[in-house]
Amino acid sequence: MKTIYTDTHRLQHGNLELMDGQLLPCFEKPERADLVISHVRASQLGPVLEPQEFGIAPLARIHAPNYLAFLQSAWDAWVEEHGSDHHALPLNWPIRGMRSDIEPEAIDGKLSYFSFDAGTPITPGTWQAVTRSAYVALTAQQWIASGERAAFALCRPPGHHAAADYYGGYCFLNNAAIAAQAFLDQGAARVAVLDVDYHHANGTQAIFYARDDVLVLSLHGDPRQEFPYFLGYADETGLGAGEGFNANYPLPWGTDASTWFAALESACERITAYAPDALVISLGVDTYKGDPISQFLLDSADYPRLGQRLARLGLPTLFVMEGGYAVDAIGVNTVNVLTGFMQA
Ligand code: FKS
Ligand code: ZN
Repeated sequence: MKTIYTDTHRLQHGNLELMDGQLLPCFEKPERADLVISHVRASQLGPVLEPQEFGIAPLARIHAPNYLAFLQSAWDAWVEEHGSDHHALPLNWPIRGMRSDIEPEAIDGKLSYFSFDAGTPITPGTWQAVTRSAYVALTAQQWIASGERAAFALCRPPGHHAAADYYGGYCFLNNAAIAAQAFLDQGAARVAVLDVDYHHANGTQAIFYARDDVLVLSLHGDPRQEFPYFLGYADETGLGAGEGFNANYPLPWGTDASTWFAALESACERITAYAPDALVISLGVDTYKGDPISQFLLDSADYPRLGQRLARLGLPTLFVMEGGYAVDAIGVNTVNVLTGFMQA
């Protein structure tokens, strides 16, 4: 299996995120992707290739023009207002009854308008890093479109919390959604996106919620207990033409492998019934029992089994990297999924 990767991810290197009442060093840091790529290189998985350039068009198939314009200019606008000593974080959001339909002019207002948390700093290299991360997904998608059974897009920053016009949860551009749309634009009739990251795929869900050409499925920490809190319930099944094409599997803190794999089995049955032309896996390994910000109990030996089950779906499969924070283990666990897939 080919891996697509670029060092450009290192340009997203935030200093601080707001967490547990403190400004803490960012959990979403360059070492994550560095560890995964070094495990890929040490394994027999296959070649590592650089992404191609795609310009703005495939990003604009998913994201709103004013949002892309904001992301591209946010750092410069921040520096003009606040200088370059600190990375840009938002401060307040429009809660019930406040206006959320007018983009403010001031950069602090814009940051709040386009975000949903204070864990996702905008830095000098954010735009460069996030566009390259999307190009990693698009390059891997092209390999599959040209006949590869599977490919691994080692994206960083991750993408699944980003919607058409907002960022948060360390995500700015929805790499998996951009790749799914590319399959459709190249002639696929149906694509399934299965998100196995510990956190709900709120951005991917929101993007495709009213559509029947993308089935979105997500296994995740129950939003009653877990970030992003305000989406990811089981009764969110789609809207209008999209009714029946969204499936959530919220699972409680402490979920172990047997419960998690039972939910995976249900999701896999839904995918088989949908009969998509391609499958996108939003691959987070923060389901690991040692993950510092998550509460599931999967072990390293469970990840090959995940890859094997996905292989049995028999579909062209694009793996897109999302989360995973037990930095030592994420390389092993990620490669375990991919080698499990290859060996099946
Ligand atoms: C818990 C604080 C949670 C934000 C967690 C973001 C998770 C991001 C992710 C992604 F794949 F996008 F990277 N803070 N007390 O893992 O879903
Ligand atoms: Zn996650």
